[in-house]
Amino acid sequence: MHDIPRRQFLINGSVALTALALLEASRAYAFPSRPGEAIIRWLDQPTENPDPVGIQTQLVWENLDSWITPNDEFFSISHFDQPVIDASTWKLEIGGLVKRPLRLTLDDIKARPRQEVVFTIECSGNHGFPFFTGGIGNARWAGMPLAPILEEAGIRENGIEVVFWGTDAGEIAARDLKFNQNFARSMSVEDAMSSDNILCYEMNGAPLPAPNGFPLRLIAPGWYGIANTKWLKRIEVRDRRFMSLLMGRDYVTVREEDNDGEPVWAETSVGRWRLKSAPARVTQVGSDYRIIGAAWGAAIDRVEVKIDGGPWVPAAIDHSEEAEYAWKIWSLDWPTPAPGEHTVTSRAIDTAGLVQPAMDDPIIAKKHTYWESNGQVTRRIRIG
Ligand SMILES: Nc1nc2c(c(=O)[nH]1)N[C@H]1C(S)=C(S)[C@@H](COP(=O)(O)O)O[C@H]1N2
Ligand SMILES: [Mo]
Repeated sequence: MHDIPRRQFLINGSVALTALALLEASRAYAFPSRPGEAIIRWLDQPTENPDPVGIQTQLVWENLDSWITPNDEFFSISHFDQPVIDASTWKLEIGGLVKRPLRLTLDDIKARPRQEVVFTIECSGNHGFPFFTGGIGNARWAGMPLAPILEEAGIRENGIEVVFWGTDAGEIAARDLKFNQNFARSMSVEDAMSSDNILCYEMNGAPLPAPNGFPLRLIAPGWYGIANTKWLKRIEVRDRRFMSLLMGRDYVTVREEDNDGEPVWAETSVGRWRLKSAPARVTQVGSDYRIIGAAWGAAIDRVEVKIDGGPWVPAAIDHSEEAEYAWKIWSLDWPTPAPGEHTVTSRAIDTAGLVQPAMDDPIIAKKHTYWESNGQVTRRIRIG
């Protein structure tokens, strides 16, 4: 290898990487589909999206036919403007309470060790409104692991919080003030140092698309969407808990709890994802129907399906494509259902035995805000 000029080697290397990326993008993932099947649409469709700027794309559940969600069908949420970033001048700053502040270009970041994770990202508002039921997608994300770069910068003794600032900004109101502020979310140093977290520049083998955070975003597997700051600009270590709009005012779940008969109103910042599943589509080949869905938000042990308020029936989990932080695809054959209208409900059960709550479970019924709506999803369908 020593006689190949280094530049030539780098070029060949990047050609090989591109070829790999193309292969990845064209790879067909197994899925419980059947040749010649027809898709039956649910009767209850999401209502018209009143905010096409904030919610740009949503998953159409009936279209789910692959473990990986293609980039052009991937949901996208933005709270402020959608910044257009020139990667050639962009830099990531790492500062605050660190011993060696860093400024990294995209090339610096791509030259570092690469880590991939397949992670199903869900917006914590998903299923919180009748117009918002497709805020979820599963992608293979690649980038530089976060922990080593924080170690390189050297977090000072008194650093307890890591803030991830986006490039996008908007006018924020707090108390009697109005000010311009960038998107900001934070994590404890301990959570930020998890070896799962990556600073991500690639999605399903392609450069991170603009709506999903080009050139760089945080991918924090196992956290709701909001933790995954897009269009990253600065990572800052602080000595206090951080209470921005998106940590301490919005993205706060208000729930009535019960402490030994005493009602307690708890307000908690949206953080890690929650155990959830949903029916995705019903397919038909002749008189053979099949219900297909997804389950995520915890280590999934099994999924059960209830038709028309009947008994819970175990679904089959598709083990052909699995990853720790990715949804599991499940299916249930539904031979010769009676013509007419039916309801289909699913519930996931995790490896610790926790059951996805019913809509009338107090944990859902006594939740007064729309975030973290992980109650059981019921869909309606007409057969025949
Ligand atoms: N900078 C920035 N990061 C952001 C957001 C944003 O508006 N700005 N939206 C968050 C929310 S609410 C979600 S659900 C996810 C959505 O990621 P996606 O648009 O790639 O699907 O990004 C998160 N990261
Ligand atoms: Mo979100």
